[in-house]
This record gives sequence, structure tokens and C-alpha cells, in this order.
Amino acid sequence: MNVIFVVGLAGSGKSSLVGHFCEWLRLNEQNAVTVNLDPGVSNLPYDPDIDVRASVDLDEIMERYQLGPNGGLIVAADLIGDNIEEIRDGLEEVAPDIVLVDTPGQIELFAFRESGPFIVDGIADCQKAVVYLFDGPFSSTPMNYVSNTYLAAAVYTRLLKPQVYVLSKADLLDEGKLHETVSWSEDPNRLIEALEKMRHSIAPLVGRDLSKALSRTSLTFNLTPVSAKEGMGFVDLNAELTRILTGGEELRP
Ligand SMILES: Nc1nc2c(ncn2[C@@H]2O[C@H](COP(=O)(O)OP(=O)(O)O)[C@@H](O)[C@H]2O)c(=O)[nH]1
Ligand SMILES: [Mg+2]
Repeated sequence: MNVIFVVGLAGSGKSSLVGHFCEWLRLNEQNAVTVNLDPGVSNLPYDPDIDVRASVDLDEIMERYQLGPNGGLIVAADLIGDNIEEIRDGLEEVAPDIVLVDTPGQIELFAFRESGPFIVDGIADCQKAVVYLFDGPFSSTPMNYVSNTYLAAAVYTRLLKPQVYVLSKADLLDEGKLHETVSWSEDPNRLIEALEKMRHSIAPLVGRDLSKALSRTSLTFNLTPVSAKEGMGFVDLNAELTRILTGGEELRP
């Protein structure tokens, strides 16, 4: 069994990717299942095989602790850790080859609370990977790209699992933008060039220093364009995951 956690900023397309990629895997005769770990979601674009909402009820938490939606989501995220045994047992029973895990809408509720790494460790004893989503339209400006790269690095320091990087919603980018954004992940000099073209007084300086730091720490990676909506890029994503899960890759971002 391989467990793949899909992580990214709120709205970056995690749930859509989990749903459509799972369908694609099944069409390709893979034994894949989905797990929803978002206690706050009301409408999912797929029907999860295992759903944390069965054991963590956001409305009930808000009522019991007299919390608003934000406080409720924080308590709910922490409670997922307490329910990890149930999810673990569910997975052992189904025994799939691939588990796609949809994580809570807000990235900090998963990656930056104690429960996140605890869930990653406790969900199963097997190979695990993280798919980190760079929201396509958001990440196609150089400054947003830089900040998202740092966030991806921060997620890595928290979860310590090999990461695969996806440029999501690729259907919303024209071909030029798409190639340019992907080129920044391959060559920090391209990113520095793009930052220098910006007409802002401080942003290019800050961005340039940050991107130089990125290149010094070898934070270059493959950014795989994917559109969950159009089913584009799944072959490449699958190849990246296979490479990282079976290739004995070094654990580095
Ligand atoms: N055009 C386009 N829209 C997408 C794609 N993936 C997600 N979306 C839209 O982006 C919004 C957020 O998606 P969702 O999967 O809920 O993001 P999450 O908050 O990260 O789980 C929704 O309106 C989706 O329909 C995609 O590949 N293409
Ligand atoms: Mg979601």
C-alpha cells in the first residue's frame, strides 16, 4: 500500500485532484481509494471511501465548545489525530494499493498543527508521499511562485515525506504562462529574470534574494502541470509518484 497526501493552499484544487486522479487510476486498473480528512467540507466532488466526517462532526464541535467556524475547524483538525485508529483500521480492511488522502481545506490545519505529522505517521505502515499543489493561476506570477515554494519547503520540514510538485488548474493558464512557470522550477535564473522584470520597488529585491537562497539550497524540482478538470497531466503525475515511491529516492524536497 502507498499513501499519498494531497496538500496545498485553500482552493488550490486538492479535492478535485483526489477525485479525478482516483477515477483515472481506477480506469487504469489500479486499486485506489480516497480518504477525506477535511471535517469542514460540505460538498465534495467525489464520494470518499473513508470519510473523517463520520467521526468528527464540525457542527457538534462548534456547539459543544461554543466556537465559531475557525475555532471549530482547529479543534476538529486536532480531533482527527484521535480518530486515526479508525481510519487505519478501515484501510487495513480494504487493503488497497493506493490511498489518496484529501487534507483539510486550510493548509495550516494539517501541516502546521501537531495532528498533521501524527496522522501521516499513524495512518498506515507503508510508503508515503506528499503531492504539493501550486495553484496554477496564483503561482504564475514570480513573487507568488517564490512564496509558494517556501510554503512547500515548510510543509516538507513538517511532514518529512518525499514530495511531488503539481501545477494545478493548468487548463486556466495559456501555453506561454504554463511553460514559463514550469521553467522557474527547473532553473532559478529564469525566476530571477522574471523577478527583475517586475515594476515594483522592493518586490524584485526581496524575491531575488529569496530565489538565490532557493538555488543555494537546491530547491529545484519537477513541477508537473495537471488539470483535474480536463484530466490532463495524470500520466506524468503517476510517473512522478511511481519514481518517488519505488525508486528509493533520497528524502528531500
Ligand atoms: N479550471 C479548473 N478549476 C479547478 C481545477 N481543479 C479545481 N478547480 C476549481 O477550484 C476550486 C477549488 O477546488 P477544490 O478542489 O475544492 O480545492 P481545495 O480547497 O484545495 O480542495 C473549485 O471551484 C474547483 O472547481 C482544475 O483543474 N481546473
Ligand atoms: Mg478540499
